[in-house]
Amino acid sequence: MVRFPEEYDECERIIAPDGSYDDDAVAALDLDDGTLRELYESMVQARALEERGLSLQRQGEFHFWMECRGLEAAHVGPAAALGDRDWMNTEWRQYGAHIQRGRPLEDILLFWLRGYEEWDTETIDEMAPYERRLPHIVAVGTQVPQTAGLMWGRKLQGYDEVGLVSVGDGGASKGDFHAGLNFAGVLELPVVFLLLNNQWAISTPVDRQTAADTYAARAPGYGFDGVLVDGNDVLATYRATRRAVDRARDGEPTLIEALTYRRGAHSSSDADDYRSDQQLEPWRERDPIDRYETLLFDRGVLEGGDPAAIREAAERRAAEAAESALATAEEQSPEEVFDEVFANPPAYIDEQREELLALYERHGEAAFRW
Ligand SMILES: Cc1ncc(C[n+]2csc(CCOP(=O)(O)OP(=O)(O)O)c2C)c(N)n1
Ligand SMILES: [Mg+2]
Repeated sequence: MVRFPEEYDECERIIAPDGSYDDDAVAALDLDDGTLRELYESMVQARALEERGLSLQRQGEFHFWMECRGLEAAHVGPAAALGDRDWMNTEWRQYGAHIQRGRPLEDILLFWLRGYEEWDTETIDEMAPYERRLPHIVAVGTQVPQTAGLMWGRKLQGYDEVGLVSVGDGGASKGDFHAGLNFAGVLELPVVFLLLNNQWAISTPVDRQTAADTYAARAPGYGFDGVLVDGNDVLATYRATRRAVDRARDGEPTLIEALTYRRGAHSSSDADDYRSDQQLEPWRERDPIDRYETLLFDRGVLEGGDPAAIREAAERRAAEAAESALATAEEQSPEEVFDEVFANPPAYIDEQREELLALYERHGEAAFRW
């Protein structure tokens, strides 16, 4: 059974699916036109990057791609609500969050081409926010207790920082989820848990993950608040995160459930043959980018041909970034995928390194393609 945000009375929303919106709530956000436009541009850029990445994968240029269309508001709004010194520990498909935090598109693509991440603890304070406080974490659920532990450490060291960690509806079935939330509640940690309920974990639907109506309802069991928010409304995800970040600074965690829907396949390796096109249609009608446009036109933040021009510019940037990422990947030694994983690599890592190098010698870049 697919869930729709409008079915829940308690679900927070500022912009309705038809584009109408709550004027007072928008005014209370106190966002200037530049910021309102930036949220839009980040979502459009994420969509353009998604399309380019998928197309390059289909052409055999990229070995793998995770899909994110329709999820942009759940990724961009929370990222915009964080301060520069705050952390955002993301999952695999949150391109919009990385874009909003300023990570160059080329670097996002290089992560998927080569496992590239900028991470240097020696120079951490001189680095840009996206370099020092925005990792991709791909081992499902592990990021939850890691973030609680990280923020406990930062708190003990006296830093005034908040850590936001994203986890999926599937990831929330792991014991890691319980450990992380319990730890944060007990130790009063400056953490925000963002549960991205996109209603699928590869081919497993959300009603096979939980018998409860919402994930937000779990929060009181850990001693803090849970909030359900319409995940296709970028201003609602922004507002809920803003509030949660303020509370986190006072040692009070929050669980935010952003209810949305994964319209794309899980990844480029997924045949996506376990659901019907009919199921996707209501979510195309709830598209987060289209929904936000009416408000921006009304307020004069967008005019006439702006959406088309913004989209074209985003597509151009995605194409250029892909070209330079592919060129950079060619220059990098394939061995770099093993760097900075282990301080003392176990023997099987050395074996894998040898195997990859032998394949690379025989097949060149094709060694990286599936
Ligand atoms: C520990 C671990 N097990 C399995 C996988 C393979 N895997 C990648 S994503 C995914 C599904 C996760 O679903 P969900 O948490 O809902 O996140 P979503 O992909 O929907 O964003 C799985 C099983 C993995 N990356 N890590
Ligand atoms: Mg999911």
